[in-house]
Amino acid sequence: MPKISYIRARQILDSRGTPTVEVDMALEGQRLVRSSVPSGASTGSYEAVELRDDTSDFLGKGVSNAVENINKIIANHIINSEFEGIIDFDKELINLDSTSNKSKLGANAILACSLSFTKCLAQLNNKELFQSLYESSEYLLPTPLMNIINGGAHANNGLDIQEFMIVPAGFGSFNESLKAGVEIFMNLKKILNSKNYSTAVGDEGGFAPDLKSNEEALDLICEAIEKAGYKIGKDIFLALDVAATELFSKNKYSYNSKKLATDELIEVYEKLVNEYPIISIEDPLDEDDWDAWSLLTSKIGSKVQLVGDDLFVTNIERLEKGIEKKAGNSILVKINQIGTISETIDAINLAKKNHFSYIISHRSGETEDSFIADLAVATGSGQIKTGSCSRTDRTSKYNQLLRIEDLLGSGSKFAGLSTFKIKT
Ligand code: 2PG
Ligand code: MG
Repeated sequence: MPKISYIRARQILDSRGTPTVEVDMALEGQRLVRSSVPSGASTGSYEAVELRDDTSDFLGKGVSNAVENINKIIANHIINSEFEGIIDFDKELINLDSTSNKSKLGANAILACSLSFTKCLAQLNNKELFQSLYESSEYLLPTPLMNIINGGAHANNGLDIQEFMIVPAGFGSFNESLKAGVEIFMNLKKILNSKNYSTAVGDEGGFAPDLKSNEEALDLICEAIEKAGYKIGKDIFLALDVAATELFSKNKYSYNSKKLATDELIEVYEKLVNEYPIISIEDPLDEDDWDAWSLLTSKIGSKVQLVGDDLFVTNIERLEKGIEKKAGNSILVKINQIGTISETIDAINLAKKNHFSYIISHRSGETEDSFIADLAVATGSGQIKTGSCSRTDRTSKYNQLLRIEDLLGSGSKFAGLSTFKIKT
């Protein structure tokens, strides 16, 4: 294996204009690769630490310390070193950091290096990134969970649910599924316009109209699906990310301007699942409300995917606890919640082993790096959450999936509903 011959980090901007870390890296005799890291707005308390400068520059959001940690500490440590593979490389950085939450060097610094090393390996092996991550004779193209109405921490409207997603699952290929999603998005724009609602978009490229209730958002989406000529509950299903940790205070959840107790919110979910073709609900409850998660899972877990995002934070210890407590049946996988690619894969393997589904996900602050598209294909997740179908930070991932589908031809299969593990 050639040694690492070059590494250089710099501060760039993410899709919200917030600074983030970019890393260029090369192995001896090889070309340079480049990676950058995403960043969340509704972050879970148990995520690995994103190192921010906390100075007056960029309202405290600069990442010059994380950049310096790479250019000085990490570079000194890895330049001219040889690593067997990504596990070996990541271990070295985890040990160098020596904290349990990557707070010394910063998960943003470590992840940028881990991503770039993965890309170096692909180049060295002369393979596409997804093929280098996992060799297979048939790959699964993921079903997109497209966030076409943005609320919560991603928009300044009154909607408390953060993400209203369409799931175009009833199609034979990824490109047909994406096409349906785009057509629904276009029709939704027309409908919002006709009702004098704003069609400005939120952080993930979905519309962010100031609607009266969460149910109104669902009704408008259903109207758009029909207007686009698709069948609700056959071609297109719905998914939510409630991001309930953000709504939880003093043992109550905010919902449609009311304060609900946990059991009242659970009743709301039972009703929603009966009234709409909702097949996935992410973070329906607070990140520490384990018992309520177990209760909800026992009530509706056989007909709807219950996804832990803030609950599991791509961390095997938290996922293990969830498996044991039967809290949720699915994990959202975000590379920057844990901070290395090998630990991300560990979380996926644990989910697989325990029949949890796993969704590869973006962050609300993204860059042009489309790594997660390759990761979704390589890991056979069958599901990807990467926002709506507008704004390059979101479409760059869909476009990479279109390229992969084109490249694979008959060597790929579209996931559809196959990985949802629920009775529809
Ligand atoms: C989420 C994500 C991505 P953020 O809650 O699932 O959609 O948002 O990156 O702001 O945590
Ligand atoms: Mg979430």
